[in-house]
Amino acid sequence: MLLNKKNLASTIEWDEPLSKTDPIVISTWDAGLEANKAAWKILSSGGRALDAVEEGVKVTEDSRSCCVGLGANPDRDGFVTLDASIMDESFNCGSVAFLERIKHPISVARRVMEKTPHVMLVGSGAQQFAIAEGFPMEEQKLSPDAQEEYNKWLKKSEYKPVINIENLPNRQPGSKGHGPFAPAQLENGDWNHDTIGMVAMDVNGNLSGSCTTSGMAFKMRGRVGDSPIIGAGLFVDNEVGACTATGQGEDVIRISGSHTVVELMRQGLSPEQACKKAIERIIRIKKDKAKEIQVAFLALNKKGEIGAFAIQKGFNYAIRNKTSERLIPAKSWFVD
Ligand code: SD4
Repeated sequence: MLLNKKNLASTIEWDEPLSKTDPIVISTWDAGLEANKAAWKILSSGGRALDAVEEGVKVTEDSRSCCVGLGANPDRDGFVTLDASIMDESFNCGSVAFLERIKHPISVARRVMEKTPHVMLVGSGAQQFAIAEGFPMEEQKLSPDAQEEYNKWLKKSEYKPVINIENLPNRQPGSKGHGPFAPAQLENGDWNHDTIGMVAMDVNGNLSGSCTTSGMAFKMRGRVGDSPIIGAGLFVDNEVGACTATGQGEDVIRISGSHTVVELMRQGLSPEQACKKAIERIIRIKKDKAKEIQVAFLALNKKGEIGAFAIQKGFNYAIRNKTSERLIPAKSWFVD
C-alpha cells in the first residue's frame, strides 16, 4: 500500500495520466483495500464492473468484520441481520434486507436483480429465495468477537431481549418507550458502522456499484438502513456516475443520499463537491445533532474522477487502478 502525502491531496493526482477507459474501483473504509484486490483482478483482465463489485465486497462478507457479513455485530436481540444492494450500468438493481443466516447477501441481491421481476426482497422471503437459489443456510451463531461485543452492550444498556414478545400486551407496565436503540458510537469511541460500499468503472467505461452491511450494531430487530435502498446507500447512472454511502443510514435515507450525489454530478459538480453538497444538506437538517452522527459519501464519475466527503473526520476509502493501490482520508465537515 502506498500511503504518502499525495493521498491527502483533495484532487487526486495519478502517477501517470489515465485514459477515459482505464478501469478503477473505490470502496469505503480500510477493508476496501482487500476488497478492491478481488475487484481489480476482474477489472484488470477486462471483466465487467458488475462482476468486480460483487466479488470485491464478498471478500469483506467473508472476513472478520464488526459490520459486514455473518461474523458482524448482531441486532439488540442477538441476531445478525444483513442488508445489501447492487446496481449495474443499465439501471438494473437488486437488494435484500433483514436477511439472516446467508453468507453472501450481495450475491442474493444480484440474483434478485437477475432472476426476479423485483428489486427488493426482505426477511424470510429473501431467505427462502436464497435457499431456492442454492445458497446454504448457515448456523445461527454469533462469531466470538460479536458475542463479546454483544455481552458488553447488553450489560451496559441493560436491555433484556423479550422472548415471545408477540404474546405480551403492547407495552409492558412501566415501559417508557422502545429503547434502547443502536448507539451512534461504540464503547471504544468508534462510529457504529463500517459498511462496505464499492463503485467501479470497467474497461468499457461502464459503471456498477455494491453495498453490503450488517447495519448498526444493536439496532432494533427489523431495522433496515440505507445500504439496501437503491438511491440511498447506492446509486448508479451510467451516463453520469455512481455513489455509495456509509454511516447513519436513517440520515442517508432522509435525503436519498446516493441519488442526490449523482444528480449533483449531473449538474456539473465534481464527485467531491457533490458529496460535500449532500453532506451539507444533512448538516442543515440535523442542526446541532449533526455533531453526533457520521455519514460519508463516496463517488465516481463517468470520467473516472473520484471524491468523497464525510460529516466527521476519520472516514477513509480505498482506491485501486492501474497505478495506485492506497487508502485516502476523506475531507469532512467537522475537522476535529
Ligand atoms: C446502516 N449505513 O445500516 C449502514 C451502516 C453503515 O458503515 O454504514 N456502516 O445504516
